[in-house]
Amino acid sequence: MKSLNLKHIEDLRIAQIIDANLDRAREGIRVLEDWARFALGRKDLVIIFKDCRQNLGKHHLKIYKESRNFITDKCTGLSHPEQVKRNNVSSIICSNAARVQEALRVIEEFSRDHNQNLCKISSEIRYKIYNLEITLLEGESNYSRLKVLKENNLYCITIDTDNLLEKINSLLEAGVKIIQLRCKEGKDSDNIKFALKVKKLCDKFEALFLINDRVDIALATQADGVHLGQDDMDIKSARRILGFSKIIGVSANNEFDIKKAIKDGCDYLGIGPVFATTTKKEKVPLGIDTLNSLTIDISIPWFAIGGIKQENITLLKENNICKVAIITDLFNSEKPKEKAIMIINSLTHEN
Ligand code: TZP
Ligand code: MG
Repeated sequence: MKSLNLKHIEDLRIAQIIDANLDRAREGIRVLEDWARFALGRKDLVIIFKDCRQNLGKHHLKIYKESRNFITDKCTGLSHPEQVKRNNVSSIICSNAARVQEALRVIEEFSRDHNQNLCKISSEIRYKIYNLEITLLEGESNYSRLKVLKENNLYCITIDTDNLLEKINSLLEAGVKIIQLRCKEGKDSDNIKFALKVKKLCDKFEALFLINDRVDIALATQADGVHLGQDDMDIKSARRILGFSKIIGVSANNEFDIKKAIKDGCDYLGIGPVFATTTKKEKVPLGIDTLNSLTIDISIPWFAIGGIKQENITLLKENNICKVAIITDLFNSEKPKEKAIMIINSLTHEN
């Protein structure tokens, strides 16, 4: 293997290229690492990013650093209009992953002749970054979906009713940001056609669109996620099918099911029925006290459900219950939009 001699102009240039690209790669990795760390809390990913940075740092030899003193770079400070367009997290992740991949490719090409070790680790890290980029992007969609769940207190679940699409539209106009399509009857093909219309509406209003019970329909309609009951597909299987970017919500009404759902990785819970409801006649209502004791330690978003109406929101709020899921009171209402506006206001503001 040949060694670099900075007195030779070609070697000096190669050393400079490697020096600049090692810095570039590590800077880009740090951007990705910080998102994994501070936004996603993914220790598993942070460990891999850190290891990549350390490994590159170890190969940032003195001879590469010394090359900086010889020739001044006439192209510093150049920017591109595309850089200004990076106004969301996904584009920041993509552009920094690309920066790292490009830098590593340059290092590979220019180190092949004199530093096979560096050439090899650059190639290995480049392939790792391709996968990590996808994982971060998946995490980012999950993160922005979870944000909607955290920041919104009213969750609306549909029933079969006349003018359903118009009613959903009214609720979205009222500011509802979470819609669950609950199709318990009808042909799958018809339900999918309808679901696609609801999805289009939800996209327009930047609302979450979730499908009740059916992981396959959630996948087929590119829904934001699925809501599973205790007799539906288990969370781990659903996760395997839907991946980590989608939301998985679960219905639970006792300590065991709640703990298991959280352990298995659900994103939010629907807990109830709190009050008696004709929608789930067979279920005994929990009541507010039991609901409060069941939910005391829950750190993921959870929505009280069952028999919740505009009239009992104040009572729920007095008991520190601020997130609710509603079916009948909204979808059987003559004025769903006005009702939803009032419910959102009373959930959001102090009594
Ligand atoms: N899970 C527990 S109670 C319930 C479900 C799906 C029904 C809630 O419907 P409503 O009409 O808001 O009482
Ligand atoms: Mg179900």
